[in-house]
Amino acid sequence: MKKRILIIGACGQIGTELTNFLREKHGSHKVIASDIREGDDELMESGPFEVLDAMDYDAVQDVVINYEITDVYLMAAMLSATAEKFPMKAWNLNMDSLFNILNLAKEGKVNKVFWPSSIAVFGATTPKQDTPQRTVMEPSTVYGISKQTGERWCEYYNKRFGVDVRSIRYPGIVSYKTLPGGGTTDYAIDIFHKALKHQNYICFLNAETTLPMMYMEDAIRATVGIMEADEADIKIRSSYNLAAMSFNPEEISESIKKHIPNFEISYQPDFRQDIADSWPSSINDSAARDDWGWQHRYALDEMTEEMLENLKGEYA
Ligand code: VAH
Repeated sequence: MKKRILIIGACGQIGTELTNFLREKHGSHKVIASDIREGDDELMESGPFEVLDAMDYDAVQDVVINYEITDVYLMAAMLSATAEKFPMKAWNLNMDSLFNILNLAKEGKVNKVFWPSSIAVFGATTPKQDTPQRTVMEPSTVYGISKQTGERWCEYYNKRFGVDVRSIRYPGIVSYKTLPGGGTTDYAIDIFHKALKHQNYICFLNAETTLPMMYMEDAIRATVGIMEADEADIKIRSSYNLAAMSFNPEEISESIKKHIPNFEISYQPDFRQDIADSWPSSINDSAARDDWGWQHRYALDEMTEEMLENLKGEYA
């Protein structure tokens, strides 16, 4: 069957780059981008776009049927920091959008679904180092609770209805094509903008806050990789741990100083420190590497070099 892809949340940090990648791979006309509002000119001019409320089942069904969609990447969500400000709005968006797509797949209108989970499903009682695939999971954020619940429903729809839904627990993702959103890990994006613009950065996490992180190129490759894997290789239908590196604000600032020697960082932790303190410092992703061949490519210094190289023109 011919592949027709719908990306929901195509204007977001990952959705933007996933849309570009899939359009280059499959052809623009086969990749329908959608979001609650129109995107930038580059996205709007690069292929079909639909303004779509992911919470509106009938509207999502219309797009799926009209474009004969086979695969859906559901990237719409409210991230951790913003979700703490609007708990019920975050819960409703993160859950209603997932049920809409799972039910369309259950009804045979969609063949395959990608749904992103997050290391936010882990909590303060989870082992912090080399966090296992299966372990204690007591998330203390709205975002983490919605992602943990979503994982349970993905596994249920796969086992009960045979829905081919695939998921990975993203670490913090670092990229340069979109500005930082409402994520707790987004300090690791903002720091590059501030380093180039002001040669200093006031970080909302403390220096020693080590978190699992990943460069966007790795995240896109993992996302498409799990969706293209043979169905028999996907042995975990809740969500796979995924890792590349771990670093803290002090370590990323040292990496930046190799290129901007006079860069200075200072620390003013805010409410996001409590969120970060509830998350692991490093992740064991051996299941993803064993089951569907995951391999990361970017470490901290390689990421820093690419981020600064691609952002420096904006601040020249
Ligand atoms: C956030 N970037 O900070 C997201 C991510 C692991 C964190 O899910 O909310």
